[in-house]
Amino acid sequence: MALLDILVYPDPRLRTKAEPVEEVDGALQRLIDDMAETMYAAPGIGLAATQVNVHRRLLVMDTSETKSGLQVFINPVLAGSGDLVESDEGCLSVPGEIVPVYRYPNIKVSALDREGRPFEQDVSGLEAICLQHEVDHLDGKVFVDYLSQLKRDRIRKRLAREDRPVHPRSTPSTKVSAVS
Ligand code: GNR
Ligand code: NI
Repeated sequence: MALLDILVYPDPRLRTKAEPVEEVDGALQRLIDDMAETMYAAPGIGLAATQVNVHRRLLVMDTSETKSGLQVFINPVLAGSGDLVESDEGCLSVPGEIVPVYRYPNIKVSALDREGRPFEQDVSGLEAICLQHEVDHLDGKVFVDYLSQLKRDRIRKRLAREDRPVHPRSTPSTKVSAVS
């Protein structure tokens, strides 16, 4: 298993539209395992292949408290229903930002599992929100796209800085050297 690098906005590779997976083979299963390890290490509740610079339609998700409920969706197709709900979302590719996004509360998802077998599932709550967030990544969308240009530009400028701190508000504004 291996940890993969996660692309950070405004990296233009996050804009790539992923192509369908054509064959679920050992190489793809290794990628799935690496994506799961990367998601758990981050930590995050979901990870789309786009975020690790693999432009295939594939995502992993685990919204359980105990991190014991890995779900794999290959070539996912979503059908949303219900009145849109506002959700405050985070994204591993936009570190340090929580953004309000409107999502469907209920989703019917069709996909292939880790063994390439087709399945259908009804999901709601955080799982439904996360699935929409991940499929947006596969389509080259990032949740900052739902913000005003002003807010998006602020986030882009902060994250484009070379010495970007991951959590800017926890970084002291005065630099002091550590006492040895
Ligand atoms: O870890 C994550 N948390 C999260 C919280 C609310 C809505 C969506 C998410 S997904 C995110 C991980 C990520 O960036 N996936 O693409
Ligand atoms: Ni994300």
